[in-house]
Amino acid sequence: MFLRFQGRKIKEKQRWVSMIGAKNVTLQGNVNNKYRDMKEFKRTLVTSALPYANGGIHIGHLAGVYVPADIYVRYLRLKGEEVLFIGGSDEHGVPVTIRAKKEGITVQEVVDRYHNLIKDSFADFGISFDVYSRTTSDTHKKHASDFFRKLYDTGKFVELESEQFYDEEAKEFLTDRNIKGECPRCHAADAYGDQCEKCGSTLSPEELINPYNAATGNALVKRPTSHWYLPLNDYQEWLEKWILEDHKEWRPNVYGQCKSWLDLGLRPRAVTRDLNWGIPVPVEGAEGKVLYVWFDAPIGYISNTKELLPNDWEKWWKQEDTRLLHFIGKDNIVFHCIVFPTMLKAEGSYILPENVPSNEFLNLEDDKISTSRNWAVWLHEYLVDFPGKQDVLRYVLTANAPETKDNNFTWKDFQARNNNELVAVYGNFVNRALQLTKKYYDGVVPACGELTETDKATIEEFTNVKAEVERLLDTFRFRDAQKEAMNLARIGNKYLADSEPWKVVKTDPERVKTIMHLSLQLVANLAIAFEPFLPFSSAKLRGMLKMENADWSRLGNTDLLVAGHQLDEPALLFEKIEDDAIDAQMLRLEKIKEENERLKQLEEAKNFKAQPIKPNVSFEDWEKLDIRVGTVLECERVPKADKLLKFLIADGLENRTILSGIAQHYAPEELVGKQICFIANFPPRKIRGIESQGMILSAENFDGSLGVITLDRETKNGCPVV
Ligand code: B3M
Ligand code: ZN
Repeated sequence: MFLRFQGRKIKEKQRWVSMIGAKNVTLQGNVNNKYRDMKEFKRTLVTSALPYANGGIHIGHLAGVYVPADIYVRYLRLKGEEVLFIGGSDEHGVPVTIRAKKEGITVQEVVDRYHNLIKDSFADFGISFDVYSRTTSDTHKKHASDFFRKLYDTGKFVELESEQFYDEEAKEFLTDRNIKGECPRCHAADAYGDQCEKCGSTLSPEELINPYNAATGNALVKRPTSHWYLPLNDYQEWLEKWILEDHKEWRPNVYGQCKSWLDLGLRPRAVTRDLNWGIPVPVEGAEGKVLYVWFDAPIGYISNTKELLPNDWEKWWKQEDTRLLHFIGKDNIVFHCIVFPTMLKAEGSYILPENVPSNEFLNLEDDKISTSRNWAVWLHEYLVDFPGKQDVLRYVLTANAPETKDNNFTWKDFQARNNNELVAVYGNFVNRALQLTKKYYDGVVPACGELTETDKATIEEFTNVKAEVERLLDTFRFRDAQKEAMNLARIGNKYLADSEPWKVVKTDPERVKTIMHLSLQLVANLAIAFEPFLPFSSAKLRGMLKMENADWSRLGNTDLLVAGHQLDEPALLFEKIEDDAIDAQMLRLEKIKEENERLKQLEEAKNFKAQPIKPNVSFEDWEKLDIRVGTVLECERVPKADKLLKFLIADGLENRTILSGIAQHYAPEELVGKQICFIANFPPRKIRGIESQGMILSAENFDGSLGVITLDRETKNGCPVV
């Protein structure tokens, strides 16, 4: 049972606990506020964002949403709570259609391929959904369509006509991401309709100069079209109270984002689109229109519950004693905290989310993770390189979870956390305890004798572990909770180091029994404490301990393994990760960087537009310039000047020295012996103490690189360029 104490003091909480005998009480919210209301929850419904089926799952997804959601759900299950964990793929919207165009396959093929890949990755990493379905399922299409229709029938939408960009040749309306054009701010040639990737400005398609269809390059025109809008502005006051007053306990990043949206003032939002991929708008005359992906996707949480429990789903979505939680990434906050709740409120029969634990972003090696730039660690690729090491990644991602600010994943840190924490602390303690038990007692748990002061102090150190981990998990602080679990292993290592059973065994074998008995209790506690975080390792460890299941309620106890209990063969829980495995990953990333650089150049070359021609000059003006042919006799770098090369040019007269700023484009020896063109009648100029007598002609490429103009047939030095 969960109670939400809004703005209630801790003392009050205790009073309620004793009054109603609640076994599980969570204090959330600003404790200084006055008591407002108290809710009692019987079950928890956990949803995690439905990933777009346009690519695989990477570490950013896992760290931001799925690992924390999974930890939380596993924890509730261990406590015996009634809980459901809902997942699924988001198969509508523009991203999947762009992918299909890119790969030259149908949209259906795209979503089939990635839905299956994503589903497998989640299963591989132990993300324990109760259902993982898709928004192209019949159940969903019907449910989303009915949901829209109910709002339509009860007059919850406004229909508005507006001008949208249209491609007359392709006969289609285009949405933000499908439109490109010149950026009005930095004049990059290929800004998207929603953002310029060069200068980072947020844009709307209307602002682009000369907008065109990103896929075909066709110019676009404006055409009127009508759409249905959810008038968020009508819900402004209600949302202000519901979020800003009643949900002060939400994470500061979530609360803050909501507040800034609300402070700006909400505006009606279109919930339909002119697209040929999606759920048709169930209204007569709306042919060619589909539900906006952000309208149908969150309804997917409901449809997927319905698919799992066709007869029982309403209990989870319509009863006030269900606690609804959305785990998401920060780019989804507005949809889960403002848009979807407004949809639910407008519909009228659904509950609203109690909390929306949203993470910030995880970067990879200090650079933003990006599917389109392939800058990611993909789960399916990770498992090829690190087979069986799901828990290592789960551990590292939780240890570095971007809970309060963006965080960074580096391969070096991954290796260090594995080697210095999982292997050296957790694995080492477990291995020492099990190996010594095997050696001294053939793997049978010895009886506990009289406790010494050290024993008592050690027990004292971990009796609170359950309360601590629970306090942290109840408030969605997964990193700190995992640290608490790890602390058990630190306590264990210290205990073994302090009590030195390998020495004592020679003088006082009875005493060693107690040391090992207690150490084994700590090992068993570790198996339970890590169960939500590292399920694969906990299962393996429980196997070695012959401990059938993890009884969370007994966490912190010292009688988890009874004397006489036979353990199984010990095996290593974690393995060291060597440098070469990490070097291989770094090399892979370097290659991706190079490839991206190449693609960027190609793109820039494609978008190159020649400069407008300068004003005319007279023939007499041109004749004033004395441009001649010369041969490079010598070429060398100029000390302390990274850009300059010093040339000795045979000019058919006395030879001359010319300095040229092309050192970043040529190695000195490359040009020796070549015939080039130079301006011979520039007045001499001293640069870095050297007199330069003229200028070598080069062409400047689109990317700023320079190419020296050479001749394609031999010409006498000193001949004029005419
Ligand atoms: N597919 C966006 C995303 O993957 C979107 C989430 C839907 S949750 C209902 O970030
Ligand atoms: Zn720009």
